[in-house]
Amino acid sequence: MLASLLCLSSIDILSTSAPVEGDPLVLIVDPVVEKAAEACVEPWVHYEDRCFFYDATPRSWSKAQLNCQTMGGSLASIHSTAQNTRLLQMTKTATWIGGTDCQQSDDWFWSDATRFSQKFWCGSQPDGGIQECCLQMNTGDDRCWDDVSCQTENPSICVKNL
Ligand SMILES: [Ca+2]
Repeated sequence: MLASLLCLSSIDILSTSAPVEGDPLVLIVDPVVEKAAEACVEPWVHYEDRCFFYDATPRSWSKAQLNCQTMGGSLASIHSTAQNTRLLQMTKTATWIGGTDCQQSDDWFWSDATRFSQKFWCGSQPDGGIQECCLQMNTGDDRCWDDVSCQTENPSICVKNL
């Protein structure tokens, strides 16, 4: 009886104290809770194995990337036709995603460090060299990619992994 009272008392003390890193209670993970934590939280939208967020506020490319980073993400990368089509559904105007070749002309990479393989450039693009070295999707009637000045102020799409 005394032992159980002591036990209850210690649980009570633990449960009313603020969780701290290393607290053994924090390490108990309910499988249902764990699954919920893997979903994208609004306004992030789930597609395939990642979460996307369309931000309508016009920003330069670097400000857009920094904005994504404050939310734990990066400007979006695209790795398939299906992903390009899905992201086009999120935007009605020219929009920043994470492609850039500002470091070295024609050495395109994604700001989320994933491999740059699929390309959906407009017919004569990219044509801007170092002067136009940030990737804008949803350009013109063809809704294709164009390299434009990074100072252009566009809406943006962020990505983060689940
Ligand atoms: Ca261009």
